[in-house]
Amino acid sequence: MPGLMSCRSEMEAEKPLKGAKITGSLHMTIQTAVLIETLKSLGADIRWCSCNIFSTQDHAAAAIAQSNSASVFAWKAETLEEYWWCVNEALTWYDEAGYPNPNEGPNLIVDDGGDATLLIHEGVEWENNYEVNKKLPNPDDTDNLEMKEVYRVLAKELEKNPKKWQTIANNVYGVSEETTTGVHRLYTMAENNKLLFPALNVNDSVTKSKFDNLYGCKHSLPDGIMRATDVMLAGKEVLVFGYGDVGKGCAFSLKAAGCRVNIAEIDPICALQAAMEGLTVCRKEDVLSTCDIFVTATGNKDIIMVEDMVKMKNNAIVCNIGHFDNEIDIGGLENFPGIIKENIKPQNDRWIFPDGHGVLVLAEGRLVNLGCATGHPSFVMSCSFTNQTVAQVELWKNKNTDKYRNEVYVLPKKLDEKVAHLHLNHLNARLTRLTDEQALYIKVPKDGPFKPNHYRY
Ligand code: NAD
Ligand code: RBV
Repeated sequence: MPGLMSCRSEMEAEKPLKGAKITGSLHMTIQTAVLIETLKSLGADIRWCSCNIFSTQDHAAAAIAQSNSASVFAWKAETLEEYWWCVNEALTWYDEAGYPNPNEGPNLIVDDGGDATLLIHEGVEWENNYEVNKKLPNPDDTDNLEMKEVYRVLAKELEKNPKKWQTIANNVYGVSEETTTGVHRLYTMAENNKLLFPALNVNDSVTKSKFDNLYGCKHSLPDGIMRATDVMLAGKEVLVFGYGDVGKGCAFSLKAAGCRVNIAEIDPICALQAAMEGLTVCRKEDVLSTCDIFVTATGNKDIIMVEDMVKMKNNAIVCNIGHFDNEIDIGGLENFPGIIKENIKPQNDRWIFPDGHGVLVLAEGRLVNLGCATGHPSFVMSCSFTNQTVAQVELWKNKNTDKYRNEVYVLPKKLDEKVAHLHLNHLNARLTRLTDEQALYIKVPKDGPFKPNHYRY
């Protein structure tokens, strides 16, 4: 991970994160372990949990715990109750006497999908209500299985310390968010004046979304499908929902593997891009009964419903690579009269309908690349996590300035270009230098930034 190694050699001596207490909520993989070690080498104290019940690589979590790089609360195949217990533990810091004390930390958050940020914000809202009406959150008040667990955690914590989340929100100098879905949540909170601390949008660094989301998924989607099923991809007909950065990566690798690729899109620009790449743009109802593999990559909800799976052919493979588990209607499958769930192996279930045909659902509708394989490889995560490291240093450096308000910011293009630069040598790539005359002619500084902010890559 050349970007992270050069962050270390550049900043290790200076320890720019000295005093920072970082809580991270991001897949506990070997790549994340190197991010944690990097933040530690820059001076931070760290508590960590995963942001997905299936994505932890237990050997990575164990190595981080054993080396005292961080306190880590994550293991592969958590229940939802365990998952939210882990998020709460990662956010709960202790004083020297061993008591939980929100004044101790965290003061920075690394988030992926926004669950750590959500727990803090929900916590503050419930504490404010509690002050007025002494009402505790009640899991029976929501049908959402995740929110039931959030309410359970918040009710317990409110009884222990009714100021916990307000203290944390006051102490946090900012969050750096990893993924598209988490960033959407942050912009919504900022628009509604609900965001309680500044947020750096790591996803929209070009060296993140145009690399990790695209090339990362290009690698790890087929890896997940093949490890889960051993299916021959060549010749299969597939439908990819969403042709954004993730959908593009998925479609490219499936096409390269010999699949016949269909795309479902709502956005005419993305749909036209797909068509110009030679892919078929269609609606799901056009190909439900002919496709062998279905991949959701929209970040939206209710993409493949149980009524759709009823119409699929026997042993169609259904999986999701967007962040959350709401693209595929798992609840609908569970409640379908007469359905039988046959577990083929961990993270691969065959749901058999009463007519005898079945569909193979991978990772229970959660991220297939992290649930059934090991997520993106190190080189591309080095780009993403160099942005994360730079973002954490930036937030900590500015903790006593008014540079960042409670809004969402992207890192400057110069830093984005630097992240790319750090990875070029590793690929034996030699960059061309502008002459003085050329720089003057196209009005670009010789050392960058090389593009205006509106350039789209
Ligand atoms: P994006 O916004 O670039 O792409 C999503 C696309 O889905 C858009 O083009 C949108 O028009 C389309 N879409 C929305 N609703 C749709 C619907 N009902 N039917 C068809 N298309 C629809 O976002 P992205 O960066 O590609 O990310 C997509 C999801 O993947 C997000 O949830 C993100 O957090 C997640 N993600 C996962 C990984 C991973 O490793 N698994 C990596 C990066 C991002
Ligand atoms: N992702 N992490 C890994 N190997 O640690 N693989 C993918 C890894 C991240 C990726 O950055 C994406 O935005 C996020 O997972 C979705 O949760």
